[in-house]
Amino acid sequence: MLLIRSLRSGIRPPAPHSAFSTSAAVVQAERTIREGPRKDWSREEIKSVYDSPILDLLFHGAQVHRHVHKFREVQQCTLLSIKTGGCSENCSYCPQSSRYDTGLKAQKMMNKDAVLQAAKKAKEAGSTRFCMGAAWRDTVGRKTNFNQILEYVKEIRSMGMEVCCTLGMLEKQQAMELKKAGLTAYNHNLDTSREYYPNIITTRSYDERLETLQYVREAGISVCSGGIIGLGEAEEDRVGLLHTLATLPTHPESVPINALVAVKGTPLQDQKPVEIWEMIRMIATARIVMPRAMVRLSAGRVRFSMPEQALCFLAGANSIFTGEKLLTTPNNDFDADQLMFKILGLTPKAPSFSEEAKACELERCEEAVSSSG
Ligand code: SAM
Ligand code: DTB
Ligand code: SF4
Repeated sequence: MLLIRSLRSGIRPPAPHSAFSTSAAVVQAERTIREGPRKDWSREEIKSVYDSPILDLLFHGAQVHRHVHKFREVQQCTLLSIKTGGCSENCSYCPQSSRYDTGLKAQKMMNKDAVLQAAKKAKEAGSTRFCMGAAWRDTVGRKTNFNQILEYVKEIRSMGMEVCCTLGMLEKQQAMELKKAGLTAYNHNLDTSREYYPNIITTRSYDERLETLQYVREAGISVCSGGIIGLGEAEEDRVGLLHTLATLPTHPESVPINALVAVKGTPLQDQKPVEIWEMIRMIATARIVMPRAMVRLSAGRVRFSMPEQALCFLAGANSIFTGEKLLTTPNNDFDADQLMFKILGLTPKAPSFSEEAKACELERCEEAVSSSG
């Protein structure tokens, strides 16, 4: 009876662990601390970490987090939708798809002044990474807009901010051009497991997404890739998503974990809201299996209280989106976030250009070698 009731309410019954048994979270977190990041995770290993008793998982996510990162530092990123709505794709969660009536009006791409003004405002509010999003399937055939975006990237980078874009699928050449313009990171989410993916999107494939990630990686841009929970997927699919990310040839530098923002008019409008425990489970597992990644507590944060968010930071989240809006939906209030940083003793993470500095050094070095020889 208890079992049936807990399954119906979405709360899992206690796992059959004795109070003293060793959970997979302990074993794998200790191994991660001892041996560093691994890319040979089996799906079963990740599942057993994910299924560990929640407090164990939280505690060991925190252990790994403290071992690898300055645990009080939280990165603040700001999103700007530079091209909103009217998208050809059928992503069932997305208010920007032209296939759903969400009341969102399609807009043209924002001009340079408006974009730079938003970046300046974000910087003044303490944000160190500026992420520009466009409601496109891909950037093919959008040469004028793409060249404009290269300009925006250069300008924002010269303001001393990290710059990220999420423009849909890229071709190899475009990834290289973005790199040359100074792009820090490219966001392209896998969203869910390979198996569940066709229930959510049918207009582009999982392999196409992986190909874009490969081009981004090859161009030397940081990879930002994660997913969404609350799409109606099973826990096995959440594990599947983390398994794909954690077994990529190189782990993504950032892993956004989004809780579905159920928007009226989308096919997923009536999904049950994600519970904080599901978020913590996902964050702590991501932290243990991809220890060096920035794990971002992303969309859906607005529904979580400060103590709930504190548990996410404890579990291993070290990045958030700040600013009043995500792309099209509301985000947390600026003053509430300021207060949260103060109360929780969090410190904003400074922008990091070390990889770029290394790359420039290498370039200079190569130039010196070729001119001397
Ligand atoms: N059009 C590009 C693409 O799909 O790659 C970039 C923008 S798209 C809005 C970026 C990501 O936002 C999606 O991959 C998805 O993970 C997330 N997202 C979109 N709508 C969401 C929602 N309602 N709730 C949570 N995450 C959402
Ligand atoms: C990511 O993983 N989450 C952000 C960002 N990458 C682009 C987007 C969240 C969008 C939420 C719905 C909206 O505001 O339109
Ligand atoms: Fe278009 Fe991106 Fe939304 Fe999919 S997630 S409908 S590709 S804007």
